[in-house]
Amino acid sequence: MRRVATEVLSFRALVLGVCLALPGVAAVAADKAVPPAPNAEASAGVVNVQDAWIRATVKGQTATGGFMTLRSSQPLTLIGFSVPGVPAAELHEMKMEGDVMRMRAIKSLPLPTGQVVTLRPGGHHLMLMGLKTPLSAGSTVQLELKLRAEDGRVLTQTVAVPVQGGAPGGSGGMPMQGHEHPGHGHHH
Ligand SMILES: [Cu+2]
Repeated sequence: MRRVATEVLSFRALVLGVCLALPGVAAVAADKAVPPAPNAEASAGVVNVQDAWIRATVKGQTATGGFMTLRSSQPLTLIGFSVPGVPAAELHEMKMEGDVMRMRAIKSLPLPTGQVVTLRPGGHHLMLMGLKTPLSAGSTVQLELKLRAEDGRVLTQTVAVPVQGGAPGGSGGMPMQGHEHPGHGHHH
């Protein structure tokens, strides 16, 4: 458990460090605090969701990532998500700035019809923040995706997402590579 705790701490440090270091993040976050659209309607699986998982957290850890593969049957834009009991949720992207990988909030992510859009460690991801209690491996959360249709209607789709310690199917030993190695490349 010693190793895991160390990784978690470095991840947490990065979240705090990177997010706070980016002047744009606070503004973007405040900007997207749009009240839920009263006419939001539940969509019956308009988006095919595969391989969804949220990385488990330990006591004291306040942020973690969510990942999934999305394929929409109509042109939609992912504009946010929510998880019961999680105070803050943002769409994030990872981007190389110079030779440093950083993450920042984005307002939306297009889901073109039939196109596979992957949220993954080191790429676009769902960011769960302000956690007051740990998300335990083995539990499941009801994550609600907020989707905007071309005509402006807001749809929601609820996905049951398992909380896990690592990537499903053991694909790669460093599921949070981007997060865990913020300085990677910095000291080459
Ligand atoms: Cu993030």
